[in-house]
This record gives sequence, structure tokens and C-alpha cells, in this order.
Amino acid sequence: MNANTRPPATIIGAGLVGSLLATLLAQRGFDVEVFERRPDPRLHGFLGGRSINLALAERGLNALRKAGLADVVLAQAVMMRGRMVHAPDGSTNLQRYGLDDSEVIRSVSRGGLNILLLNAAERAGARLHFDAALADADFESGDITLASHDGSVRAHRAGSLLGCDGAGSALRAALSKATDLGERVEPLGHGYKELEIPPPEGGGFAIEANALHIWPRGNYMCIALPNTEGNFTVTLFLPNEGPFPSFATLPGAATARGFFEDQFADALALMPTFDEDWDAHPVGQLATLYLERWHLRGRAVLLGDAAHAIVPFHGQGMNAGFEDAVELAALLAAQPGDPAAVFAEFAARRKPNADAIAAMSLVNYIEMRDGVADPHYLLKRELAAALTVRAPTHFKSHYRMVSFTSLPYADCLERDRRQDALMETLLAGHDRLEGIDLGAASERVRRELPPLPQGI
Ligand code: FAD
Ligand code: 8RB
Repeated sequence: MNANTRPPATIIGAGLVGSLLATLLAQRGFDVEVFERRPDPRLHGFLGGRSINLALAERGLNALRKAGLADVVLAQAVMMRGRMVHAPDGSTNLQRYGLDDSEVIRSVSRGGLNILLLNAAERAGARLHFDAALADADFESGDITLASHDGSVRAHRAGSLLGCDGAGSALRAALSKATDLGERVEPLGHGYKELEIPPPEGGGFAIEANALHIWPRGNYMCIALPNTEGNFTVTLFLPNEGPFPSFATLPGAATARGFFEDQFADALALMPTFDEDWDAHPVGQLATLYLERWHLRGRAVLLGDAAHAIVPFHGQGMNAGFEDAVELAALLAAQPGDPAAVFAEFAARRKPNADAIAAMSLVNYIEMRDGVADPHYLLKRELAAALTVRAPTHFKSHYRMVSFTSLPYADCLERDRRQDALMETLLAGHDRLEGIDLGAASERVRRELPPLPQGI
């Protein structure tokens, strides 16, 4: 294809979603330019410098496969087979996520993944501009203003804009001035603090490497994800305000240490830099962002966190954003001359799925932090396991649908509602599995639930 006839694409933000979208579009023959606010992390290291990791599940991996990057990412990931639950007395229990080691999630370094995606985007022909923050956009002329950290600004004539600039999106702010996006932000009321478990002296991992660790404590919890270097990123999730324990009642490392001695003694013993980490790392805020509209005619569209930031409790924010990138790249490649139609179709397809994962992520906080100990919940888990074995063509746990398939999130939510209602009916009047006729129960599952789509 002649360079002049390649359809243009201007991407705002070279984070996880922007750099994957740049790769996919450049691979499909687009003339891609990307503007990123931060300096190039390949030259300057990641701002903040801390190693933060993310859980990659099937949807995200599937998107990486489409870009030809799944194998290189897997080579720098740590497999997590299940949740390792740490009780207050220090005892642990592994709850597997899937049926076997083909159903696992992976812990990957955010910095490493972003650098890998930036390199892939450039290899595919995308042009990346760093220290170039979108400051303003004129959606009539297509002119955008880009600002550098030294205060200098420059103008650029862009075609349609693809907004991947994250939860605090500047493109979203510019769009809001031109049109009503129907924006709603729902704060969770809980924040988070990042801590660290380093590798033990002599190497290896201080706790089980191949698990996502959870310390559930009712109204709050800690989690830990492994890094390839042997350390774990630990995150405490806790109410911001209110009676002890809340972040408001833990002003400094000294009070926080007492709280951890009480509630997370086993973890605290593995955190030599607890005091420094507590005082140095800010409390992060959590919220869900809903927009009624994601696009303005053919001029701009939002995707990833810019369109639908969610709470972290399903580990699906990046996975959902990667699905967006795959969907948008495919639609644009099929119809490069009609961005208005593409953006409308993209938003119509993705918005119900974004709403569904937003809802499921909020529910999973409850499940992670206290559902694990509830007897009715445990009984339902047992029944779900039995139905999974007896009716695998019709029954799949909510967690497996979300994490190990690419079934649209909205379909996962709908199927899970029907599965859950049926299980509640089957469990009525029972407090043990023994009295339930599992043959008849699985017969009913096959009769009343639609078969699972194959190969998704
Ligand atoms: P981002 O990755 O935030 O990228 C946005 C980019 O835009 C950034 O590079 C930013 O510098 C740039 N930018 C911002 N403003 C401008 C501007 N004005 N002009 C130009 N560029 C701009 N998701 C999972 O699936 N699994 C997990 O386990 C998981 N763990 C997480 C852990 C943490 C601590 C956090 C904070 C999030 C986690 N997430 C996880 C969510 C995931 O990080 C996000 O959903 C994902 O990064 C969204 O990608 P994005 O490209 O839309 O936004
Ligand atoms: N954002 C995750 C899960 C589900 C685990 C389960 C949960 C930290 C910020 Cl909280 C969380 C999960 O149901 O057993 N899979 O992947 C990742 C999670 O938190 C990430 C690391 C996180 N995201 C701001 C902090």
C-alpha cells in the first residue's frame, strides 16, 4: 500500500490499551501516530519506579495473540492457579480458579508489558511521540494542542482521535466541553495502599509463587501478586473514612503496624520495608466511571479506562481494555472510510459489556473479602463444582466464564444470574450437599439453561 493512501489513526495515550491498539492498527496498514504525556519509559524507566503487576486472563491473552505477542508475554509471567486464602490464625487454603493448569491467570509486570507493547507498535510502523500531552482538541477542524512538560505547546492536525488516555482522560474532558457524554462517577468509598514482600535471602519466593494471595477480613482485605523477580506486590483495600479500621484512623506507619500485627501478622513478618512503604505510598482511590456516550460523530472515540474505569476486584480492567482495542481495530479495518459508523457500532457493542464487568467487579469485592467464609456461599461452591462435572456443556462458574473464556461479559452476567437462581432453588431447604439428587439437578441444568457456546 502506498504511504499516502494508508488511512490515518491518531491515538491519545500509549499506556496498555493505546500501545496495543497502535500495534493492531499499524499491522492492519494504518498510518498510526501516538501522543503520550509521559517520557519514553524505555529511556527513562517507569515513573515512580515501583514494580506493579497485573493479572492477565484469557481475554487479554487472546488480544495479545491477535497482535502476535502472547508467547513473549507468557515468557515473562508468573502463573497463578488459584486464590491462596490466609485466615487470621495464619493457616492457608488454595482454592483453584479452574479445572486444571490450562485454566490459570498470570501475573505480569505493568512496566515490562507496556515496554513490550511500545516496541511492538514501533516495529509495526507506528510513530510514537512522548512528552506530548493532549491539552485541547477542536472537533470541528480536527486540530489538537499538545503540551510538553517544559510548558511549550504545539498544534497538530489530526484525523479522528482514538482516546486511550486512561481514567483521567484529557480527551474525555475536551469531548465533555463539546457534547454531554452523560458522565457519572461512583466512588467506592474504599482506597488502597501498595506494600511489598521481597524475595527471601537466598532467592525464591517467601510465600507460594503460583497463587493470588488473599487475606479476607470482612470489610477489608489484603492481596498479593507474585513478580518474576521473587517479590510480591501487596495491596491493602480499606474504607477511606469511618471507625477503625479505615485509612482515616491509620495516619502513619506506627498505627498501621499495630493494625497489621493484629490482622495480617503473617504478611507483616515478611515486609521489612513496611514503615517506609506505608509512609511513602499514597492512598489510591477507587471508583467506577459510566459514560452514556463514548464518541462524537466520526471525530473521536474513547476506549479502555477513559471510557469505563472500573474497580479492580475482578482483575479485568486491562483485559476489558484489550478487548476494546481488538474490536475497534477490526471494525476500523473493515470500514476505514466511515469512522462515524465504526465508532457508533463499537460503542453499541462494547458498552453493555463494560457495564457488565463494572457490575461483576463490584460484586467480586464482597466475594473476595468475606464471601469466602460464609457457609451458604461454600455450599453453593460445592454444588457449582458438582454441576461443572455433571453438566459441563451447560454450567460454568461465573469466575471461569469471565477469566477463561471470551464470552461477552454481558452474556457471562446473564448466564450467571440464571445459574445462580437455579442453584438457589436447588439449595432451598438444604444445608449440606448430601440430601440433593445431583443427577436430577444436572438434568434440570441441561433442560433450563442454554448450552454454552463452543470454542469461545
Ligand atoms: P492506562 O494504562 O492508564 O494508560 C493511559 C495512558 O495515557 C498513560 O500512559 C498516560 O500517561 C497517558 N495519558 C494520560 N493523559 C494523557 C494526555 N493528556 N495526553 C496524552 N497521554 C495521556 N487490570 C487488569 O486487567 N488486571 C489487573 O490485575 C489489574 N491490576 C491493576 C493494578 C493497579 C495498581 C491499577 C492502578 C490498575 C490495575 N488494572 C488491572 C487496571 C488496568 O491497569 C487498566 O484497566 C489499564 O491500564 C487501562 O489501560 P488504558 O490504556 O486505558 O489506561
Ligand atoms: N487495581 C485481580 C482477581 C480476582 C481474584 C479472585 C482481584 C490492585 C488496583 Cl483486587 C484484585 C483480582 O477472585 O480470587 N484477579 O486479578 C487483581 C486485583 O487487584 C489488582 C492487582 C489491583 N488492581 C488499584 C490495585
